[in-house]
Amino acid sequence: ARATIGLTGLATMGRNLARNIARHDHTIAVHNRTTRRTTDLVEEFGDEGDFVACESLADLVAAVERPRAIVVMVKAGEATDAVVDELVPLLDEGDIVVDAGNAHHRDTVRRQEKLEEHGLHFVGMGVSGGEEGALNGPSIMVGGSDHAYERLRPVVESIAAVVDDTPCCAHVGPGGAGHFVKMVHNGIEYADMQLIAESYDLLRSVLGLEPAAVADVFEEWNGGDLESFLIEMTADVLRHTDAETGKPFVDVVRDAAEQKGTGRWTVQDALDLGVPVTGIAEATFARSISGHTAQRSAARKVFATAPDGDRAEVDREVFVDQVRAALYASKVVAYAQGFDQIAAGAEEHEWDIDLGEVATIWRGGCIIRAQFLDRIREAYEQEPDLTTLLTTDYFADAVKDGVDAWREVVVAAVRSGVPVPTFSSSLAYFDALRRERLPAALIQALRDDFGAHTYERVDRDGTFHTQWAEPDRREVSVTD
Ligand code: 2AM
Repeated sequence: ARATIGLTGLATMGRNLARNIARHDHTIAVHNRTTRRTTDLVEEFGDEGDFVACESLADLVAAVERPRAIVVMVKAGEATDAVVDELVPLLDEGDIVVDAGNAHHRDTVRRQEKLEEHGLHFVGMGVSGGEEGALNGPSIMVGGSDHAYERLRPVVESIAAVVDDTPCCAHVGPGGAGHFVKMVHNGIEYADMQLIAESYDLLRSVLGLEPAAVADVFEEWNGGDLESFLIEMTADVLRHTDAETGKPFVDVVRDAAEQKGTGRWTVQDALDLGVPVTGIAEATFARSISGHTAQRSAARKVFATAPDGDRAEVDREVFVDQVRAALYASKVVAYAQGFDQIAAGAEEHEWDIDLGEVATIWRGGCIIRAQFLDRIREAYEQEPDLTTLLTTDYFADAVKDGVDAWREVVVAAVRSGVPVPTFSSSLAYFDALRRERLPAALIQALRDDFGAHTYERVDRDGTFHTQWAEPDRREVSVTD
């Protein structure tokens, strides 16, 4: 055995991860169900490092130093289970199986429990940054035992993206913590992209700007607080022209957004945890609406004659800056909600996740990498048990400074008939949090009336029920 680590599943992500590992001077044993991919890899990129090509999983296992670390990069779901089942009898106590795909954290925990019975360690490793990141430095979120992390550490630290001399990887917690954090990361990515898309729509529809002009705006924004990979990429994509038609590329792409499901998982998980991630949920629903082609077409037919709303009369320069402020404030809300979900998940599953560390490792490698994450890191450094990111000095100032613009933008959008679900729901969330009294009081009263669900009072302790059907509507104290 001479390899530091083994990897099976050499489709694009697996192959790039393997090359990244080899390039960092770790001997890596590689395997794929179809051997062709293995030989292709070694033929094409063999000079990048030390690869040990293996024809079978047994060969792969035999090639790796003990305790072994075997990364599984096959198709998520049944294929992962099949490969893991095949690996188990080949491994010895203390060996580690790493799932570097996008698995659901509950599946990761299930696999962990299964392997534990065999004295084996199972790691759920979130890898963010797509194909490019896998090759040149992803953000890595590891969930599993201390034993497993210590074994993997030299490899993952060397292959991760680096920001300020700090590798963008961490042992975020035990169990499914790594895949959980990766899932929420993807959810936040949905929200971030939807906010960018709504900003683009506003600039185009309210101001009538061409895509190239919107690109200029995004490029300018990228020089300030909004600086991020996604904003930079947006400018680039909006400037791109379709070679065939000469039209702006964004106008030839079919407007039905797809999803692989991590946004949906995030929202489902948030509902279970009781965390209001309105930004992520609206972003996920917005993709869903875009894909309902038949309903869209039916609605267009029936409502074609309905007024579009008057395009709001706005000053171009003022409006551009208002959209910037609204985007930033909405983004603060979306991230605050995402971090709330991580905190709630950590508590629910007893994973003890360091939120500041999560912000730190998202600064490089991943799709949502941004300057902004440094502010989040600082906020959690100052106060690890933060109630909400929204009220920390830096973000509170950003929201206070931007709130007037935020309202103006939502009003302009509504008036112009431009859907901005994430802008407006983030504003509603902000307004709900800061409100002295919420109409939840009326909801509680109604619940007590139709279902005797009881209520609490503002003026004294206890649980009460009003006898609504009785003429005297007596209030009774309920104790159970
Ligand atoms: P293949 O090249 O032999 O198809 C993405 O599909 C990766 O997962 C590929 O490397 C693919 O191997 C692998 N894969 C998919 N299903 C698999 C299975 N049931 N067993 C092993 N590998 C699988």
